[in-house]
Amino acid sequence: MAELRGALIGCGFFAVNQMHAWKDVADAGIVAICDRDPERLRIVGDQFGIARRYGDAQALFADGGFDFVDIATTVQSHRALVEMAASHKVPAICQKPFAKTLTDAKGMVAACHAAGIPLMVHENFRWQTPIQAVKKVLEEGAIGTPFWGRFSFRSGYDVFSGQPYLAKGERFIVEDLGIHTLDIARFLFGDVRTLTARTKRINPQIKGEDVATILLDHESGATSIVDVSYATKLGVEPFPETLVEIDGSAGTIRLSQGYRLEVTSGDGTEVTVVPPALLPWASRPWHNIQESVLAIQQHWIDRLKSGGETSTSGADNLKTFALVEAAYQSAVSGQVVDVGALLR
Ligand code: NAD
Ligand code: 89V
Repeated sequence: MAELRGALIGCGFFAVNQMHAWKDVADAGIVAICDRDPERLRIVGDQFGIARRYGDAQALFADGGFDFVDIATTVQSHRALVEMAASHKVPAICQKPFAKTLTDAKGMVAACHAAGIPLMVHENFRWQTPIQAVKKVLEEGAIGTPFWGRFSFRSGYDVFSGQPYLAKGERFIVEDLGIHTLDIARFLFGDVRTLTARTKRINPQIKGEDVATILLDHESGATSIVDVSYATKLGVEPFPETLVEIDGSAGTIRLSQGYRLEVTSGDGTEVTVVPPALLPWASRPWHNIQESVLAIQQHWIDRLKSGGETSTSGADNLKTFALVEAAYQSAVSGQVVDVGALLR
């Protein structure tokens, strides 16, 4: 079949990974790019050989000639660009964090629904090879019914040199990174009824919080902890690994540093290593994230062709985004937050 033609808006730090991945995705290619910064437009256009370049998204949509748009800008522009895609009836991928507020995110889902176009949030962490391996063990039933979990990302990695805006926002770790970890908790344990959170800022050079501990009561009855930190200095830096501990009625799962997966069940204990592939364009330590970018973009194309809903559709991601909002509310109030009430 003919390739699906994409346009990418936002040619910054992370978009380079998305552009590399689009070259590897079967049945798709990027035919136009857009950035309001002419230097970023030139760098990415020249690197990936894209002739159609736009400094303004309105002009890009007015010219058309593409089957989907990949929005890789930072959060401030997400609502306007997704609604622009909806008004032109162009299926859209939107980077995380989906929106500035849950109200905006609900508006974006409603706009795409009304336009009859698919909307996927680029929430790629659940697509990482080690996380998919944990999901497979759960689905096979080896550890019975999970009743407790811990989803942990603790690092001292300097994310601010590549993404300087992360040091400047009122909100940092829950909105930027915890959003991924909360999505992994939902992916593995299902939706969340109530949430309690505590946050801290340890690094005095940044504005937002860089440590968060979040307690989740899942609808299944399971309890989990999501803990994230960019203030944790370890002997061997684990960035960007999410570590997982799960206790079930018939066994346990431990995903530990170095992509070591230990599964204990009625059959004994089995240890395997589930590392991500190092794609030709990838570089350590980002290769775990980079591989998941290719996986989610291939999933988008497969679903565009088949017509099914994506794993991280806008509607699905509202439930992850609500956890971010709930975490900030709980950190301020000290109270337990009813997540369902935020979504109603
Ligand atoms: P960045 O600032 O490096 O790049 C954003 C680019 O978008 C800039 O070049 C900017 O000029 C352009 N831009 C902004 N608004 C625009 C508009 N209205 N029209 C045209 N161009 C516009 O940011 P980044 O670090 O690449 O992050 C981009 C997004 O990717 C963020 O939302 C971030 O959270 C997300 N991100 C996701 C992952 C992941 O693993 N999923 C990793 C890193 C970053
Ligand atoms: O995935 C992200 O959103 C990145 C990072 C892993 C550095 O937090 O911002």
